[in-house]
Amino acid sequence: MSQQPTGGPSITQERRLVTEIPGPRSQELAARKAKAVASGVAVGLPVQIVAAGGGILVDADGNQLIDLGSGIAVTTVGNSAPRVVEAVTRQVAEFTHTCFMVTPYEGYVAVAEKLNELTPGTHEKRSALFNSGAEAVENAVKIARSATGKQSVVVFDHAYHGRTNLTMAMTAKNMPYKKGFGPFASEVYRAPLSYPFRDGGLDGAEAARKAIDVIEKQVGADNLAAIVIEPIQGEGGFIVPADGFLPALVSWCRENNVVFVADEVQTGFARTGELFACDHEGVVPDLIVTAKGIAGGLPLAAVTGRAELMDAAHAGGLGGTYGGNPLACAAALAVIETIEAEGLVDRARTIGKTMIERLSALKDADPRIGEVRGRGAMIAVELVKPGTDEPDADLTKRVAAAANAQGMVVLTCGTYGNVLRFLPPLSMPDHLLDEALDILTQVFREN
Ligand code: PLZ
Repeated sequence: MSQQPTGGPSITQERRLVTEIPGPRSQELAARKAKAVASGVAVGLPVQIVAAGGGILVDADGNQLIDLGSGIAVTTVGNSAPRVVEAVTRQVAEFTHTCFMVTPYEGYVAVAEKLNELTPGTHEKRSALFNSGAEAVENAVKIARSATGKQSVVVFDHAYHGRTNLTMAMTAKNMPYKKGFGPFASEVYRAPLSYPFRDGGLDGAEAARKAIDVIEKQVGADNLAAIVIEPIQGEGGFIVPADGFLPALVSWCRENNVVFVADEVQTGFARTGELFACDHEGVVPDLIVTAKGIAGGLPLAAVTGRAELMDAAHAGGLGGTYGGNPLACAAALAVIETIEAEGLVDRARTIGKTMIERLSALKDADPRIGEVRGRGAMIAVELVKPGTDEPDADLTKRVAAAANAQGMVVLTCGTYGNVLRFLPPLSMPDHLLDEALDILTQVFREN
């Protein structure tokens, strides 16, 4: 099976290793990188990518790798997806930028309309567009503060919200995100999360009661502008909270004039087998933050929410030079069209079913796999010392490195560095997904 994106490269959908990984050309680039790029910008797998599409990344040495990362949940519709290529190519020839705040254009408004229509809830909504997930999270906080006249923000254990100053404060993990970069923004408080594998299996209501108790005792609803939460945590370890946890938090927010913000930067746009992860439990956030998968790799992010909240900030209070850039908006409209035309929400569910089945079988045979979890095409395994819940970060590194050497891009995550996560593009053909799972089975056997 091969994919031929319009105007893009034609890539056979097969894994192919012609050199060691990384090969000589990739190593040359790594040497140049070491001299030219700040070493704070680290690389997971130093292969030089020259083309990508379907479920394959092609490197400069002619190797073809199976992509189980999607550039961290970004190329959900696939790399160089035909509609995206066509829309962006057309737009780049028409005009590249005016700045929406100076002289507007249709794409921005059309993306806002689509977001208002597609995000959870039928209430009247507004959207504002930004460049990155972190920037959009910051703006959600600005909007919540402006709308409530309150200042505090509650986030959760294991949370990841970005690398800017406010979002570093909101992100839980010190290394590598925060070490040496403080002082951090004030008025950010952390509550316990529902983490069924590690909280003794509290049900959703119990876990929410624990979190709310911390919030009431340590912050106070009168001070609290917003609760910000990833409905399934991404960097924190693909943690799916127990059923009922999110709805209980939403109810508490409604009763206490607190804005409930869903950070769907990683979970959004079909990734989890619903258009948004909130949809699995019928959760309707007051504000929803989207990015990553929204625009197939072009930088775009958004805050969408209740009109009365979104309109609370004064005119001119929200914006930025590039937010809702015409190319990114053209891409986003093409992404949404692709998700609908190709039935990608269903595709994510099918991929999830295959991965859960295969990985559960692997878990049954290997006591080092503590849990298989996730939804849709956002699945992970948490690795532990057999018979305990002690995290095994070394094994996680070894397995990821062995998978890389076999021509597979896999990512790790988790507060304890012991989670292997799988985020295949939804354009991944079945045979490649099966092959990836075969390789993983073999890698676990050998490591
Ligand atoms: N919120 C839930 O997952 C980005 C970070 C990679 P930006 N996650 C990948 C890294 O190491 O920097 C993310 C997220 C959630 C916010 C963000 C931030 O999005 O587009 O990276 O700013």
